[in-house]
Amino acid sequence: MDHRALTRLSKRMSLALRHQPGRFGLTLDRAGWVAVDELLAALRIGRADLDAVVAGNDKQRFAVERRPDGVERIRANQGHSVPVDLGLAPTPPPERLYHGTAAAALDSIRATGLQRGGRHHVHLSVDVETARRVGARRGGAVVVLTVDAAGMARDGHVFHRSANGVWLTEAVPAAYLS
Ligand code: HQG
Repeated sequence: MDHRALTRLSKRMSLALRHQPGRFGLTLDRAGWVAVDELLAALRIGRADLDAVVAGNDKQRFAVERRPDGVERIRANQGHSVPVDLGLAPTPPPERLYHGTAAAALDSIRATGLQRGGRHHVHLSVDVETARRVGARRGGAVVVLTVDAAGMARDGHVFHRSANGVWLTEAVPAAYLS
């Protein structure tokens, strides 16, 4: 598969594993897992293509693991809009985290802080470069906000770190943004 085909398949897998499993006739378990064979059948793809997406993915969006009974399962590491409990332990964040967004959203963010919208969490990046890339998905001018994560943690806000290194929290009040 060339790069574009991989990206296309990655997006379909994200749709199935994060947002609309029902549309593919799939049911995720509570933690977001589905059997690899079920996903292959639902998407009508071969194992080699799935492996190529999982291994080659720029952001390590998917995790594959073998259950004790030998069945292999797959889930998205983060980004769900369907209710799942990823079972991530609360983790103390680094001093600062970053959030890239559209300049056009700034006024609204200043007023209400960062909201999780349709997803389970607000997504934060460990470095400015990654945050800039996330913000650039929106097109137009990008701003990167710095989050006083240590201050939030001190004040009782809980953070989780997804398997692919994205930091997650429920909301970021405007007072912690600069
Ligand atoms: C914005 C991708 C107005 C927020 C990325 C963002 C990430 C507000 C958008 C992951 C707001 C939500 C998540 C407020 C937040 N007023 N706008 N009060 N609060 N926003 O896509 O963080 O490629 O749900 O800034 O790389 O952009 O899918 O979140 O622009 O890791 O794996 O509302 O998705 O990962 O957009 O991206 P999203 P996001 P994948």
